[in-house]
Amino acid sequence: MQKAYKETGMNDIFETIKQVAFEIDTAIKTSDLGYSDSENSSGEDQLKLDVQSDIIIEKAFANVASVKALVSEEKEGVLELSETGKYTVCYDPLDGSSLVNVNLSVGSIFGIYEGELEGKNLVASAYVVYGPRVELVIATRDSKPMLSRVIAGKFKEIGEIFMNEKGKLNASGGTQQNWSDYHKAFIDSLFAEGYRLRYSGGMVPDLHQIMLKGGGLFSYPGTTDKPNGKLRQLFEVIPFALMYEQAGGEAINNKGMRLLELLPAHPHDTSPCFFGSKYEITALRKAYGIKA
Ligand code: P6P
Repeated sequence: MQKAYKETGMNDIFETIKQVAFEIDTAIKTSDLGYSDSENSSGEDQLKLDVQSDIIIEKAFANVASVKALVSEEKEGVLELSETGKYTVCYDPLDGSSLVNVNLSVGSIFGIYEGELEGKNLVASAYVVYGPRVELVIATRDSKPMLSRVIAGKFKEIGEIFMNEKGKLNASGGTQQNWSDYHKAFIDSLFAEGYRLRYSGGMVPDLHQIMLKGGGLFSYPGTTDKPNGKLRQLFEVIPFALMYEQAGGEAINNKGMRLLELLPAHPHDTSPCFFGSKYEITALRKAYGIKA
């Protein structure tokens, strides 16, 4: 019997995520979209909005008793908050932020860990999509992803998300000229089957769309310019792996390893990642010569 996420003792964390969602949505609509004079730990230029979103989240979690520490895409290491806290929250405060100034959807991603920061210790994940509507999805190890939407200024639960065995959408990330031949042949084979390209360059809306539209494949492979992929394990890849597995899909790396079993070498470690319905992930294993 699946347990609703509210019964998990992490409700103070989920309520805090709802609070910061409103604050960051307001910041997106009112702040200066210029660049700050700093870079994040992945060497990416930081928008003032990145820094502002990070501060909003850090301030909000500073008073949440169950939170032991924070890891942010916008900061180097682990920020210790409380010795009595139970969970470490790893987050990307505004993923895809460079899309804001072309008015595309962006998101915040949260991975909630208990113990060492590795895939098997992820106990829940959440993400917020800032689009035409503000939506929140929360999943735990015991619950399917639950979709909520801001209606009349409040988050209202819409329903659980589940994915079909096979989908129709193909979100193929990474610079195509740097794909391996077998990855290119695999992606082309899906298009030859009639899949439709749906890729905005924002991980949150791209993965959200595939889950809501019943399935398909999101891929960000290792490439010649980024052999270990681009997406960060702790606060991008592992949190979405829980979402996809709990929605009935699969989430693996280029060696067939479940992304929920990843062991990050450091807080900003990356991994090639594939998220999808069972049919597409099975086809990927075949294309990559991986035994199931
Ligand atoms: P590319 C945004 O910068 C991001 O981190 C993810 O949101 C997105 O999936 C990916 O990078 C896009 O990367 O190389 O396809 O532009």
